Amino acid sequence: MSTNSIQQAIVMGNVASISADVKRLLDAGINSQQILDEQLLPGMAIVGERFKQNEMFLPQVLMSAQAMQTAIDILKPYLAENSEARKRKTVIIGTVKGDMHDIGKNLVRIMLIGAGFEVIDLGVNVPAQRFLEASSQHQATVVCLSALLSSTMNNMKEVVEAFRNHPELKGTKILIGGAPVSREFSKSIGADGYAPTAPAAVERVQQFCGQ
Ligand code: B12
Repeated sequence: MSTNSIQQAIVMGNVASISADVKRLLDAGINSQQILDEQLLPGMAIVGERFKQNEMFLPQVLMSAQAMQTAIDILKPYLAENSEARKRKTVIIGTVKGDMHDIGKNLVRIMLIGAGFEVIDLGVNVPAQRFLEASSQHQATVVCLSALLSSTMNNMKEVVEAFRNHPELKGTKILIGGAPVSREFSKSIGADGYAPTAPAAVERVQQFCGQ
């Protein structure tokens, strides 16, 4: 089996074949990170490009997203296996209100778990108040916000303002990410940082936690 068939399975949204393909590569000793970086992410990049060019439509993109999630679920324990038993800081993560995209957010979560953090995932379409409640309940050090739509990235500002106006939580570090956001945008809304990828997100969270 060529490793490219996984990339192909993402593009075709072939949920049925992808589990077996990913397992076969893992059994052959291929590194989980390599499968993610060289097969799954490039596959999803092709999907994004075709969606933009109107060569693929929502139902097909949804199938691709499902195939991606299926593959990520299989890789999850392998990606997270270097987790260390040290005093774990808590990170809250979620996709902001109005936004249902969660593949990138899930990758960030998996890699944070892999780096030894305790991660509370609030899911998608999360209102500002929910981020506040969870941070307070779990005494989070860092809050990670994801947005994939240029319309919902503005809801990140609402979350940052809610934290800054909260007497006990105003010092919580807020990291943002997702395709439409940038370092400049993060500064403009008063967030503490931006990271373009999941590994870069881990580095930033480690910095915030003094590691
Ligand atoms: C898959 C997908 C969907 C799936 C989502 C399934 C799911 N469970 O997530 C479905 C089909 C449901 C969907 C729906 C829609 N989508 Co859509 N979707 C995509 C697509 C093709 C891929 C996104 C993806 O998963 N990428 C792979 C992941 C791994 O990458 P990522 O999310 O960028 O994450 C990485 C980084 O950004 C970063 N990161 C992500 N989050 C975070 C968080 C933090 C804290 C940090 C530090 C880093 C970080 O790390 C990740 C890993 O390295 C993109 C195109 C694209 N190229 O982005 C369009 C795209 C995002 N969608 C788009 C649109 C318009 C929509 C819809 C409005 C379509 C419609 N007409 O209904 C709806 C909106 C639904 C909603 N309310 O959210 C547009 C957005 C345009 C814009 N700028 O606003 C895009 C860009 C497509 C396009 N070119 O037009 N979509």
